[in-house]
Amino acid sequence: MGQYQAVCAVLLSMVIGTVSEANAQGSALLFSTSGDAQLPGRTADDGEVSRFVPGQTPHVLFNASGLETLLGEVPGDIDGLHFEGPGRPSYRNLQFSLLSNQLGFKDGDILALDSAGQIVLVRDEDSIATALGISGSNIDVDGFTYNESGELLVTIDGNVGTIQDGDVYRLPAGAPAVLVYTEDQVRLFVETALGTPVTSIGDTLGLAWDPTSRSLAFCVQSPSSDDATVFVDDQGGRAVPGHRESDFGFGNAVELNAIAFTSAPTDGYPLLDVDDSSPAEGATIQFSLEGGSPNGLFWFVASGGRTYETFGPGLGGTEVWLLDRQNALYQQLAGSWWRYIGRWDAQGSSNVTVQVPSFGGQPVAAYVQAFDMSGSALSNALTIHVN
Ligand SMILES: [Ca+2]
Ligand SMILES: [Ca+2]
Ligand SMILES: [Ca+2]
Ligand SMILES: [Ca+2]
Repeated sequence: MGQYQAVCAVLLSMVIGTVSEANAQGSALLFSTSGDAQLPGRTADDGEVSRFVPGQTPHVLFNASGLETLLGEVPGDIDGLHFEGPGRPSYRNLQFSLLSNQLGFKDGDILALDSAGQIVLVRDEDSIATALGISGSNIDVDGFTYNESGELLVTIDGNVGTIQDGDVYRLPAGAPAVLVYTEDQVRLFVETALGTPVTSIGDTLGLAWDPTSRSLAFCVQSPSSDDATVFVDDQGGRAVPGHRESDFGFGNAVELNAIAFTSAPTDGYPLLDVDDSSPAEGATIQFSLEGGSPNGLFWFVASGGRTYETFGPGLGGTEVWLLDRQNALYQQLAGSWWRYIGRWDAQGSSNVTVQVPSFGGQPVAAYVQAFDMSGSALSNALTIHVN
């Protein structure tokens, strides 16, 4: 048994009595917004992904720090989302599209992380354009999902050829795309749902498969009073209960531009951030943690090297461990692991103040992560660039 396994075995044995039974199952909405959104206590960047369950306040699930550490850069804006398979959303089952060409990929590509943590193409822009009958055209996929047969559904940004940005297309494997709904049909769903005349939806901005009604969910650019409302196509068009824009409690005018439903426990996910990600040696920095198990324990550790290991749902949260256990800093910290155990407050938050050690005057990157011992879940990793 390696040192990490030994430490984890000790930690897990300490908390085994407090690990709760599986939480009640239900669906949660994952979303990203067109502009920054004011959530209770925090602003969500348009490149971040948040989570919402009716009756609860929305909170950020995939934060900029974690995405930057995994992807190499903070996404400028995520405009398409999907989570593959049942269970908690994690980096392992995230599919996404970017608003702009970035990270070496196109805005029309559908991307995911492979088992080594590298960004890979799930479906490339060119093949989507070809299926849509506009081969060679520059398109931006701005919404996608899969139906129960596993067929890809897409909508694009901006009218291209005969394709309108409000249209929804289905892409059967190896065959031309099939029009599912015209923009005007989507408009009619919204008009029926709202019970008031809607002259234009502007653009269909997000697609998702609603597991509750087993129908297609979507969000639209207009009317602005409901551009953060999630609609479904059943019963001639209706808003998903609890998912009107006014239900989210946003502190500003918000438009959703990426949505995905996931069946997931109703618990939170540890989120790790820092007030200064590029400190000098000797500086004092403060880490903020939220979304942990109220009054429970967490373990906080760092490494000077990174790796990529994934865990199953038994170790939830982001399910990705990024700290290299062979690294000297990690071994030093793990050797006195009991010093780095903290307690979540009654809201599941905590702050950890650290004085940045000396690395001999050399710029180094340190990777930091927290393990919610009581919730058996991993936080995002974040990167500290020590100058
Ligand atoms: Ca976004
Ligand atoms: Ca896109
Ligand atoms: Ca493009
Ligand atoms: Ca669109």
